[in-house]
Amino acid sequence: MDPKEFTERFENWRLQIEKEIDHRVPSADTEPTKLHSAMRHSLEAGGKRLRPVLVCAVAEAFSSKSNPLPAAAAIECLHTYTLIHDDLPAMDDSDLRRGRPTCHKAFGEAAAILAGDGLLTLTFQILGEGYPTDPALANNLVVDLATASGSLWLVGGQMDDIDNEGIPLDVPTLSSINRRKTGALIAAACIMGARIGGASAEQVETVRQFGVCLGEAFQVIDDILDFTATEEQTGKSSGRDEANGKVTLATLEGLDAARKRAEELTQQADHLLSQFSANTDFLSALVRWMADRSN
Ligand code: GRG
Repeated sequence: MDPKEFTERFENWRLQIEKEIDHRVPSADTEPTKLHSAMRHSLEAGGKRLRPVLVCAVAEAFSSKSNPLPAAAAIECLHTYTLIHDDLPAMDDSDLRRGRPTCHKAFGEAAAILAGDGLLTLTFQILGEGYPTDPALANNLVVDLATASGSLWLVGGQMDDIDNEGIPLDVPTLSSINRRKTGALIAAACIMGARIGGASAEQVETVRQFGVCLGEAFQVIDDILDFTATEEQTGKSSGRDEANGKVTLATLEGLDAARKRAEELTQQADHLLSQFSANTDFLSALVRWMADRSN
């Protein structure tokens, strides 16, 4: 697929997803207005919408007859809750997110905690309400997303990440944290797309493996971008992560090894893709775009 067509199709999904989010999330003038303004402040700050686009693209690869947009809006609400909570002083203590002041900087800590809570619960309300004619599908989507974002995966990965701060990690421990903290949600986006597309159990398993590769590649690339960003800013040969004592594959094994690992995972994902769908043009271009992204 040529880059122009890829950009147009991505943009088309993005616009539909943002419309669905707008439709599903209470407006900023709904009481309590501070809470709904805080939820929308973070949701509308313009993230890449990667996870919801993955839901739609995988569903489309299976020639879906069900609407992927409620699930897409739901996963973006969940992702945005994790970012709001991750930015809090008790966690990463960040001032900026998606080019805007973080939720707690703009609305205060209590409102940011509650905005995250509101988005997390809304996620499952959207899934519960979004598939009224197919309750079995709604049930599967709830279980997929709750599992990926619960204490065994996303929340557990975040716990271990926080608890291991400043401790020298080995590569397997680091990979385990990344698979849970970041990879599980990306894999869930793919699995949910497959369910909406009506995939068989065997196909869902191949999609799961595809999502796991993609999720791990995403984190390694994120680490490479973090590492090189500060190299460019400071002109130093060590990246921000190393200077901050944050352990990543790039700081542990070097930039070349991290780039090699990201490319291996991308190729594995591309290979798995050809096993579960014949309609792979957009997804294949999406996998490449994720590998080549610069933010
Ligand atoms: C608070 C339960 C809880 C979990 C937090 C998401 C997360 C777990 C931590 C964020 C830390 C981080 C920056 C991890 C790197 C990978 C990641 C999730 C990046 C942000 O996702 P993008 O790049 O963001 O898709 P946008 O803004 O484009 O949606």
